[in-house]
Amino acid sequence: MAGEPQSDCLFCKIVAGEIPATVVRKTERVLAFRDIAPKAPVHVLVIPHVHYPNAAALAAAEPEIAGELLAEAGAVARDEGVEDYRLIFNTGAGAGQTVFHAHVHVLGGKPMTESMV
Ligand code: IU
Repeated sequence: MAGEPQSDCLFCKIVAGEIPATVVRKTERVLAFRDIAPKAPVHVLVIPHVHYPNAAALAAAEPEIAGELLAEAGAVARDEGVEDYRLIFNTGAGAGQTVFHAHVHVLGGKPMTESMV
């Protein structure tokens, strides 16, 4: 069923506490933890507890949780003391997505003025 935990999903295992992660925020529906391979001084992943393959699929099925994901991303930046930060949603392998459970990267703590857009 849509949103159900997937046995082969790493982030579902982190939500279940089966794989360790450095959790920085947790709500009933959303979890934020430090990326194991940080690309910036602040690099936190914010994920829904429910399983959807990417953020757009989450937003289509459960818009309230998608909104909370964004709100939590902002709260992470505030907690980490970064005023300027970048949110990244890699979507699809060709865009660099490697874990197919919806997530947003919160990156900050260094100048990130180079842009792809
Ligand atoms: P991506 O957008 O799917 O490429 O991001 C997945 C991220 O998950 C990537 O930055 C990894 O470093 C990170 N990650 C993690 O934090 N903990 C893990 O156990 C694994 C990946 I595997």
